[in-house]
Amino acid sequence: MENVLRIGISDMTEMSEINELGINENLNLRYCSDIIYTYTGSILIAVNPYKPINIFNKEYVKKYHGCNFGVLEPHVFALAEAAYKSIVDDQVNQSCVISGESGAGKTETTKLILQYLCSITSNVSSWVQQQILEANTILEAFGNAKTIRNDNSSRFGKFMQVCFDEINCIKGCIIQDYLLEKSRITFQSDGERNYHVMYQLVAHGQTNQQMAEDLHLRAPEYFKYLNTSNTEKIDINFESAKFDALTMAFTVLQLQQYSIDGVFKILSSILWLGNIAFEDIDGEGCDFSPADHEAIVIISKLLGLKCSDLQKVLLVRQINVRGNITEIPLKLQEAIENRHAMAKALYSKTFTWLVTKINICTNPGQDGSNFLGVLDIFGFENFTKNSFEQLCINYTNEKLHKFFNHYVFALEQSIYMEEEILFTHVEFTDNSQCLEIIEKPPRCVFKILTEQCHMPKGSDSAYLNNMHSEFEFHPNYIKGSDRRHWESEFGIKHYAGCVIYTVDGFVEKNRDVQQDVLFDYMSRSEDAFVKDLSQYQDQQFIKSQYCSTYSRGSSKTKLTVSDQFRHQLQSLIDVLQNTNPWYVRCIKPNLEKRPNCYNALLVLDQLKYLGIVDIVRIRREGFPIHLNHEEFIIKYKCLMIRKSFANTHNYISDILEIIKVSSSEWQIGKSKVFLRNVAYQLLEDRRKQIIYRNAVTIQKHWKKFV
Ligand code: AOV
Ligand code: MG
Repeated sequence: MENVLRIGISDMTEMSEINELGINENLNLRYCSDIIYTYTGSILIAVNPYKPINIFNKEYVKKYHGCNFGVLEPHVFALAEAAYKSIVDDQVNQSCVISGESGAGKTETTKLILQYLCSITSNVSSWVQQQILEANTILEAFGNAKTIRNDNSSRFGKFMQVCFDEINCIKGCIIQDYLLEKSRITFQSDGERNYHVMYQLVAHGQTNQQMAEDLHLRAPEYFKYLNTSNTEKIDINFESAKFDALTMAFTVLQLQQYSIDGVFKILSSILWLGNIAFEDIDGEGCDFSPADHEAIVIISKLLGLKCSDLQKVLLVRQINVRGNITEIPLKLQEAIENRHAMAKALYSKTFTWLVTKINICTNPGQDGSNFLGVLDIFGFENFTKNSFEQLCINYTNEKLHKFFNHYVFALEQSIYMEEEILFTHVEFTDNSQCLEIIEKPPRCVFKILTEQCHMPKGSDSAYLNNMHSEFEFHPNYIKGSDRRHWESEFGIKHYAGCVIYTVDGFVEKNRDVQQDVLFDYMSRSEDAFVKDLSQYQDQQFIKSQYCSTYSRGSSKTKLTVSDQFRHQLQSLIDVLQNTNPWYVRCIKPNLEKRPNCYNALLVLDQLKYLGIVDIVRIRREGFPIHLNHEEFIIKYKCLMIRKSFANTHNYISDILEIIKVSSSEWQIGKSKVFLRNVAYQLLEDRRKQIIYRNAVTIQKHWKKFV
């Protein structure tokens, strides 16, 4: 098949014996020769090399462009090419679903797919392509951070729909973001960092005195929000260069200068908010410490607010009792928490504002054509301490795993049965039960949490008690273990392993109280950007025919965070279900983020929970391409001289006889024709030859007449 020297087996459906050990050895062998990609039929397996590999340059783009899937060595470009080709040939929307645990390489894969698509379609309007690529620079600066699992970990999910026009050139892109992790703004665990942009900004301030003065920036060590964990000292030059790249991206995305300045002012004000210390007054209220006054003045300036207004939002809570506003002083702990909440609200509003701005800039317009969606979600996480964020992240991964299982196993095999073709059933590990405990009403992990959030005195401990009594005997639930503190923990048996969650903060994080008073003051700010931002409604942008309607819900609907997220994810799945999906399964070779290090045990674990043996089996024994009888005949009738037929079944098998491929490569069902890749490729090649020949003949005739 390939004229390249084979190292290991490039398509694992061709292995003589299918078992975990053999698959693992094959991946290992290839990895040792820097071959990171392997196929399982049309599913791409990518092992993270943790080092630059020279297979992504222009030469490779050229090599893969126009080439059929499976002809060359496995590559993410081949997958992107195949998906693009399906749009061109079949005019059907496509999606690339990329999965794998944290640090496995999903975000890098996403960028490579986008880079490829932009390169092969770049002759016409390179500006849009540039904007799509630069959008990633902005999103990564604001949405990625160092965690112990990954130095560039995505702390939000994204679905990027690249839209094509009638002549299959890129005409725009729509980005849907999912659930940015807010807690990171104010707190980072050991060895982790705040969002990249914070360090980039402060580092740049160190090299640009004017900017430091304008934005009141100080050295990185000065800001508490940048120093809640023990991370290494920041590299000023590196971060500052990243800052230049960020401002460049802002320009490409056509952000106006006042907005760019405004965004940085917000970031600086967040850092200063973190530095306010507060002092207790008799346990009844609190005030600023003398050292805080500088911070208050600076934040007021940055946000264009009156000092007195800012002080009010920081020290008192306003309660509306039947139209009368009463002010209640905040106690020390409440003031501290309230200030964190302000910082988080400012950051997340800025993030969604940015996504909207990017979408406005890359808006493909309303007239419908096709899209290729690339899904890059946060990978499965299991830390020593896991919170609400990890539950949402792992829930997302469960949902995608089910989507994958459904398409690759369940749906596929039920179609074979319905169509009565010959096939040996392949078992797979179903994760439906785990999903049900998390999301299925009336009683599930999220519903019980929302119940607490709607109670005035709802608490984490009451939540946990309800969970323990509800799910005590559920096979996917763990009611703590002796070793652990099960009065504050519960566990879930996920498809990718057991995760113990600590309930501290669940109720508050899920409630996500809005900072209405702060934004109200900000709406009267002297700063034009701050004013815009405060009035900006957190609504989903562009509801074109490209995507189904997503709803974030306004503050008035009182949907909890998990409610909104559940709806968002369901909309995503609905969109994916209407596309032709392609899968990339990313594998993490070691925990140390090291090149040339393949920890076979760690990979084995991933192969197990991905159900890789079953995937290889079904891809080997199954028929991934299905066409309705009519569809098949319309497409491939051109191969036959005889155009009329009495018996559909016979006519189809006559067409298939022409390509002289073994009859094990296809089957004819009651209403569909089932093909393996070999048969499909031969049919397509033959069809294209005929179309080309006919076109040449027509041209010749035409020339005779003119
Ligand atoms: P993730 O997206 O799957 O994790 P990334 O795509 O961020 O993981 O990859 C983690 C790191 O691995 C990158 O920063 C690179 O250093 C390295 N890496 C990944 N793919 C490649 C590649 N093809 N070539 C070279 N290096 C690579 V997370 O977002 O944490 O779930 O949430
Ligand atoms: Mg990522």
